[in-house]
Amino acid sequence: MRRLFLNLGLVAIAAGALGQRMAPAFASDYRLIPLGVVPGHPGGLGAIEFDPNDPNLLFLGANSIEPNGELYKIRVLRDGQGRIVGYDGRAALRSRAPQIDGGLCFSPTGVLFYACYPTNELGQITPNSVGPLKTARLGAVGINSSIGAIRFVPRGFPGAGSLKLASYTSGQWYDVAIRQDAAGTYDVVGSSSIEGSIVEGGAGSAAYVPLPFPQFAKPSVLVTEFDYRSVSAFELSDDGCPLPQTRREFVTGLIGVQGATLDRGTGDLLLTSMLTNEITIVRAESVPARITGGVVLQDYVGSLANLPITVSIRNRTTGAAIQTLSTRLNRYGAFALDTNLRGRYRVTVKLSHWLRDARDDVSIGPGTTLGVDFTLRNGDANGDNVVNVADFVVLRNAFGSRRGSAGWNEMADLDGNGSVGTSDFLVLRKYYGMGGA
Ligand SMILES: [Ca+2]
Ligand SMILES: [Ca+2]
Repeated sequence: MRRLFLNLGLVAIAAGALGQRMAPAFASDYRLIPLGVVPGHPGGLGAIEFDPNDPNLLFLGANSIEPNGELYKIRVLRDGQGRIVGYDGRAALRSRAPQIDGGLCFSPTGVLFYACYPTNELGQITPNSVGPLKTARLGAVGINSSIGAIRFVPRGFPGAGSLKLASYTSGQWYDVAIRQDAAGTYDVVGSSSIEGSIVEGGAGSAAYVPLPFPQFAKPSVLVTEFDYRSVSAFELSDDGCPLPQTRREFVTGLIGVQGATLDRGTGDLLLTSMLTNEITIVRAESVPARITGGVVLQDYVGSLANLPITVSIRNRTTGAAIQTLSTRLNRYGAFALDTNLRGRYRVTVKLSHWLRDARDDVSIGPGTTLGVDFTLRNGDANGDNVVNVADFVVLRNAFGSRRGSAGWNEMADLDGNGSVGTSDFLVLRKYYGMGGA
């Protein structure tokens, strides 16, 4: 199955056109940022990992899962806030790495471990080697053919320090016992399969999620799922393995997704595609929720276009304004506003000489909150949210004026017909004594 996909890898595919996106539950808190094809890379991009001693140096698998597999390196460029914005130069060969797959990580002593697929081996590259110094056969210690993801559990997580490995084919996760030899490489001396920790979908790589991360309340690991074209989040068992029943899709539509690693400084997740040879960044960044709605302005014949509207998002219990936003209506009385607030709120709107109106329970969440509509009562010529004698005085002072003439007051033209006259007093009378929300 996977081989068939790979043959398609020769076809140039634009990832953006294929619909990669954050899963809905994460869409308001994360953005996908395409970093593009890696310049100078020969293709078959899979594994990805940062140099533990140089945060701007990336190691990348090439010709993945082929006998001529290789390890490339490339530097990244960052902006003033430390966020990766592009590649610095071209990728260069670092080492041979036959059969290299998605799993790639450094041991605590700086040996680079990589997964070999479908040969089910653990390759090891040392800081100065230009090829694998040692290749450990994993079938000999009871690991199902063939290996996919491999990762040391970072400090601060359940099972910290242990080496985890997942079979790409069966989805089984293992604890792997290693012992350093005289040359500084490692012998794989045993493994234990973790009962119940079987993650389907083709685990190419795994990255432990640093907390706090939006939408992650518990220690979790993100796993690339090549066959599902997704990355999913799993909460961790006490020994640091994914709990399959907690699976939440994180990113979807990722054709050829294979490698994954975290940028330590920013928390960005970097993903590779074996089929497009592109790197995509997943960045925790609050994406505004959009509130759209409309108003019906009673007893008004004027144009709605560009009338200023004030929208307040308030505590549902106390009514206290948490965020007050201003915009203008379109000619149909519709408005749209963006907010970073999430939750259930009381939302109020106020326009010049209309009384404030409220919607008591508006749920603001990922995406767009639609149809927050209001019908507004007229007559508040001084804008204090009640219709009373003070508004009568405002009308009387402008009585007989027209737009552009002496004494004109837009606020007194309650019906919007361009003059202040009897028709406005009739509007005032209709709402006299009323107050807004
Ligand atoms: Ca008033
Ligand atoms: Ca009027």
